[in-house]
Parts: sequence; C-alpha cells; structure tokens
Amino acid sequence: RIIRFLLGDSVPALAAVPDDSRVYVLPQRDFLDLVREADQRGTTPLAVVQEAITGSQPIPQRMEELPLLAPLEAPEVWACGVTYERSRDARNYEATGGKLDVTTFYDKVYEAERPEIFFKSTAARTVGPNRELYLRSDSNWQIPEPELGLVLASDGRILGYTVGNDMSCRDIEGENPLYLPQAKMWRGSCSIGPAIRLAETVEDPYAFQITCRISRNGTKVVEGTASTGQLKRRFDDLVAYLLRDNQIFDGTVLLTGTCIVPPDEFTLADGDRIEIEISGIGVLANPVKSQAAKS
Ligand code: DO4
Ligand code: MG
Repeated sequence: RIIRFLLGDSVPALAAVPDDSRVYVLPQRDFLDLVREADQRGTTPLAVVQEAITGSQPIPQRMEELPLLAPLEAPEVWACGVTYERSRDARNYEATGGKLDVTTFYDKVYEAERPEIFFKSTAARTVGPNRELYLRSDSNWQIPEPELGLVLASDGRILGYTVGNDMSCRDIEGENPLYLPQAKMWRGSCSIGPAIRLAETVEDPYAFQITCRISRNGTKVVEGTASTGQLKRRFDDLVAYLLRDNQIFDGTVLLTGTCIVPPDEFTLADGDRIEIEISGIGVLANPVKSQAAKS
C-alpha cells in the first residue's frame, strides 16, 4: 500500500506500508512519480518500492498515527452508477416512492450495455482521510456511498485501488434525474484514501470486502457490508467506456458504484463520522459537517 502524509507536520511525503506495523518513507515525490519511474525503468511500481525499502528502516509510527493526506491529488474523479443491484433498488425507491411495478431508467441502465458514468469531482473538491466532508444545505436526505476507486493512468491502465466516498443527496436525485450533478457535486462531497493498493499486488479485485459504519455521538447508527463480487460489470469495461472518445489524465480516479445503502429513513447529520473499510486497502474515515459550520 502507498500512502501520503505530512512529514514533520509540514512536508508531504510518500510512503510504503507493506503490513499493518511498518511504514517506510519513499524517495519519490508522489504516487505518479513512482509510476513514471517504474515506466522509465521498464519495471513495476512494486519493484521500485521493494528496491527503495530494502535495507532501510521503517519510521516509528504506524499508518493510523500519521497525519494522512489523500494518497494522490486526483485531477478528476469520475463515478459509475447503478452497478450493483442494491443501488438500482435504492434509486428506484427514490424515484418512485416505493412503487415496484414500474420499469424505470435505473432498471434499464442496470441491464444496458452502456454503464452510467458521471463526472464526480475535481482535486479541489476532494478531501483525504480525516478531513471534513460537507452536507448540502438544500437537501434533507444525504448518504455516503462507499465505493472501490480505480486509480488510472491516462491510457486507462489500472494502477491501483483506493477507497472512495461518493456523497449523495437522495431527495435531489429522486426529484428529477436531471438534477444528478447537484445531487453529487458540491464543496467537500468526495473523499478518497487512506492508501492506494498497487494493482499488481491484488490477486482478485472482485473479492474486496467493503464495510461502511456511521457513528453519531459515539454510537454506531449504520453498518453495512458487501463485496465487489456483487458488481454487475467488469472493471475493464467501465474503464473502456470512460475512455471512449475522452481524454483522462494520469491519476484519475474512477469510483465503481455503491453496493451499500443505509436504511431509507437515514440521513447524515452534522457531527456524524463515516468509516469506509475495504479489505487490504484500509479505513477511510471522515467527519461530517454542515455547510453552515464552514462559513
Ligand atoms: O444514478 C445515480 C448514481 C448512482 C450511484 O452513484 C451509485 O450507484 O453508486
Ligand atoms: Mg455512487
């Protein structure tokens, strides 16, 4: 796993985390530097990391004790929708108020060859671990969407996997699907982290376990778990559609859709804490704040 953190509380540093107890600072400036170096040398990022840490000493802190930053400054974050049955059912509930005898565009997109892909975030709107996510002030039904994120090269190669949160307003989207950009994009509506798991170290990306926990005043109020094995699509197909007649940039993150939706009566509130854990990657934790608390 590759992380970024503030060294001496001021300088961003890249580090490798081969297991839960060891963190090695790397000489590369950031994740894309590491990938570029591997490409230039005709080797892989893992080989570059292994060479860098051989014979060096881990720092005394564990990953959880460090002031973590987003593992990369993703120039753009895109997201896929309705890639899991659970998401289709939740979207249908929002759009129809629970009438199950109608076929909606969510049913159609779930079955269609072309997936739903939308623009989610820019570097300035995306936050890292432990940073505040913000609630929209004009929505009364907001949830986190825990998603596996693909970290991509500009040619579409999957360089690694990270954890992402596609914060969403169910009432705004349910009112009219044309409001999707407003239901999905605002200041502090996306988080990624805490680490990038190098793709070459993942045997089966359809075997990630995803868990989402939300706590309020120190008490857990929501917990859900699912697996990327339930995904309706293949990651390569999602990436191929993203790249069709499109230009993406090194370090773009593609969120692959949510498989966990809190109970319909739940909405996030100021002060909540969201934790999204993906096996083999880590726990992405963020506190939630209302926009009023920001200004
Ligand atoms: O159709 C709206 C978006 C759904 C989504 O973001 C998801 O399934 O994760
Ligand atoms: Mg989503």
